[in-house]
Amino acid sequence: MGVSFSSLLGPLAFWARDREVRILMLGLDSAGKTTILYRLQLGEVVSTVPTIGFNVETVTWKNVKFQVWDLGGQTSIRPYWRCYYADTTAVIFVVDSADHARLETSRSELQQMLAEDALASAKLLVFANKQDLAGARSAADVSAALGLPELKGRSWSVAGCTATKGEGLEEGLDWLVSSL
Ligand SMILES: Nc1nc2c(ncn2[C@@H]2O[C@H](COP(=O)(O)OP(=O)(O)O)[C@@H](O)[C@H]2O)c(=O)[nH]1
Ligand SMILES: [Mg+2]
Repeated sequence: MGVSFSSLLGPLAFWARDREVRILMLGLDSAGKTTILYRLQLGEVVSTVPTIGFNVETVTWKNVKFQVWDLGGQTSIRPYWRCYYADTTAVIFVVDSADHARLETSRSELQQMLAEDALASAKLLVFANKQDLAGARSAADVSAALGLPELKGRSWSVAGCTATKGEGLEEGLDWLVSSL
């Protein structure tokens, strides 16, 4: 990989030295969220199940707290998500760029999340993941399919990546850190 993500995130830790930075990483199941979380090598990932069918992975690195869960599926568990929105600094939304069939579901899940008041000022980084797969849509295509260019008053960016190889993660995180 040739890059240490914890050193890349150094400026983030500096910015966060006297506050807590909360980052939600979200997306449909199988998009690559857990793979990215481990790729970042931030430390021990703690997995908890606060309610049935809703699994939250958490890594706290310095003052930066990453929380990850799968979107989609049962609407009955949605109210529980709100417990995790407070003071969210950034949302990292992960998409399987080769999963054309579910891009529309990704779009509606993302748009519903962005409509949450508590996420109004959160920065948005989208990872168009699985760029190594044949038929993967480009970051620009994914961005258009999710409706990112039409977002109003949101600071956002999209980065193509291949989480399994660690490719492209640095570019996305660079933007995130510099946008804070
Ligand atoms: N080809 C390919 N497979 C990936 C990539 N990222 C993740 N995967 C695979 O996709 C599957 C789901 O990944 P996971 O991180 O568990 O997704 P999550 O449900 O969003 O947490 C696993 O088999 C991963 O190895 C990628 O960039 N390219
Ligand atoms: Mg996962």
